[in-house]
Amino acid sequence: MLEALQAEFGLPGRVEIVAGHGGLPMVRLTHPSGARAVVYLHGAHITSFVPAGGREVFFVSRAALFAPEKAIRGGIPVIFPQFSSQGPLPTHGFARTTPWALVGTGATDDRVTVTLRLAPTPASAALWPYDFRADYTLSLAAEALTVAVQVANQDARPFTFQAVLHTYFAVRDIAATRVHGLQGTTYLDSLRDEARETETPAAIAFAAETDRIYLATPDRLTIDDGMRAVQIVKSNMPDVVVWNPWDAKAQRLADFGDDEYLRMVCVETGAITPAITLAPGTQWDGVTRFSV
Ligand code: TA6
Repeated sequence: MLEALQAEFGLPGRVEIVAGHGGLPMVRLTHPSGARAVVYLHGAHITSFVPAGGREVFFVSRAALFAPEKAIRGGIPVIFPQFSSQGPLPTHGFARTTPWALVGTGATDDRVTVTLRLAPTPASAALWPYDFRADYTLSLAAEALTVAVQVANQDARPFTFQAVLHTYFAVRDIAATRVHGLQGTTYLDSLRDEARETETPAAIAFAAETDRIYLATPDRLTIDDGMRAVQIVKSNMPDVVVWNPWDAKAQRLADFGDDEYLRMVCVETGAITPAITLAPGTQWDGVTRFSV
């Protein structure tokens, strides 16, 4: 299969389809500047973005499992059509544990792109009986990776979904890490029965397990670990989840090192509350751009 995908979609020196961890097919993107990115067909899971002359932006656990039925612990899990346990589906939905199809690649002097597609499978249809199509496009530039999600309703009925890029960022030290851009917004505290609070400090700091859903947020955020600032610019993704498991929960996660909470933070962008309802024949588009 890899040879056929490489023959159809490979672009010499720009796009390669190879066997990744666990033998899972992965697409390696290389920009003329030297910037690199990796996405697995499994779950359309991005596991790496290294800007030109820079260091890895995303965190992947050393204990991450690369297996068909498991979500990869790190990078960007694609959460669709359900966030967390906010419905009857498996936690965080089925998109992150389903193989996506490679449908397109491209390369110009300043962009290398790949598009993956998820359509209903017998397993997904048994859980969520709607005719949907989800397209996921990565666009790699020298200093930025842009991720676009498009969900189309090809059914005769409306359907309602949530969509989140559950992004794990690598940080030098969680104690020195701040998230800027959410001051004054309302959040639901997932650790206190979704208690509704207002973010008052200028920046979010971390000293314990943190799990919050920020609503109707500004489109520009910054994650600064004291050595590097990662910029997030998003559109049509109103909600932001900020999560660090801290020590006790880290120990309960089998695919996460006990000490790894010290070197990661999740800042997730998407549409959670309210969920999105799509009429037949319409589509939803959400975009997030990561840059340093
Ligand atoms: O997005 C935050 C969250 O919902 C946390 O509550 C935590 O459960 C995290 O996602 C990871 O979920 P997972 O199912 O990947 O272990």
